[in-house]
Amino acid sequence: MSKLLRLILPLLLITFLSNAQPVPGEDENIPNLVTFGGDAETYWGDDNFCQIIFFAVPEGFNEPIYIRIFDPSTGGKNDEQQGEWNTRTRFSIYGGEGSCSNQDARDGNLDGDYDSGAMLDSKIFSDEAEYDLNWYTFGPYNPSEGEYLPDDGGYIFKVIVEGVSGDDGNLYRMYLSNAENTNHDVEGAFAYYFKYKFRLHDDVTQTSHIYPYINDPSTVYIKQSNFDWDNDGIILVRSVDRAGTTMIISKDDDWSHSNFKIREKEYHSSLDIRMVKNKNANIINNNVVIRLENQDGEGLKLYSVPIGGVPKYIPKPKHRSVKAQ
Ligand SMILES: [Ca+2]
Ligand SMILES: [Ca+2]
Ligand SMILES: [Ca+2]
Repeated sequence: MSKLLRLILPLLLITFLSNAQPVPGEDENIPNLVTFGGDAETYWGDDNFCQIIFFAVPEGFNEPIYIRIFDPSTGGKNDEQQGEWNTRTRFSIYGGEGSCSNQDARDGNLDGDYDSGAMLDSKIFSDEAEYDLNWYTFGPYNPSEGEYLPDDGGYIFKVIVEGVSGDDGNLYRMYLSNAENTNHDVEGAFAYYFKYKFRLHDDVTQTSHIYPYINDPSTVYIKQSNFDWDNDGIILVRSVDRAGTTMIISKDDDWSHSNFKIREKEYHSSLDIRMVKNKNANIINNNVVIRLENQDGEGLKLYSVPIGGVPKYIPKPKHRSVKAQ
């Protein structure tokens, strides 16, 4: 994070992050996150059966916090069935030194020290009816149990979701709350992630979004990678300085990559990465993966809300050419 962002982040948080506690975030318009059981086929849309989400609690917030999971079980209406329901998913909460600053954790894979730090809680869910379309609450946690990373937004907690076994798709959502049994916003808190796995809407008129923030001129270009997009429409980069640059999207069970250069006016603003579905293909149950990196291979944070607000593109005025008299 640049010094400037560190200085202005508290202001941006108060101004724009009043609704930043759900994951997926409201502005993302993504129906559900998804993690498949470890025995699933990757062509159903999950490349490695895990998901890692970080929650930031601002310094100065001293009440207990809870991390709530909607539909952590796999079975019933919200989930994707393959044969019998037989999927087990482990949700684990981490805090303490090294939990969230660790590079392996930020890579979003189950490799190396991705589970660094102190495990605060862990629970395996299967097809329990009591959690179907219902919330399970982890916590309470004292905010100071998170890892103190002021450049990342305060005290940070890591949630690791692992598809332990089985082959069904577990669809779920999360919420950082300061109440045990309801979703109540922790003012100034937000979430971020470096590799994001989710379900696109079935409704072809719905556009989903992700929001990286461009800190400073150290980001020269972005390499985007996406997995198992099934050729479902287009992905567009929109910003304060561009109406829409297209990314290359993937087919079935495959990664696609493309690069785009950051423009000077895009520094200190969010990008709006828009996922527009194919209006004619009517693809349903489309699970996808996306990750953005800078030119040095470092993952970019995708924020649960756009920092500074959704970027508004202002078209350049067109000058009429007038012949000199
Ligand atoms: Ca199954
Ligand atoms: Ca579920
Ligand atoms: Ca897919």
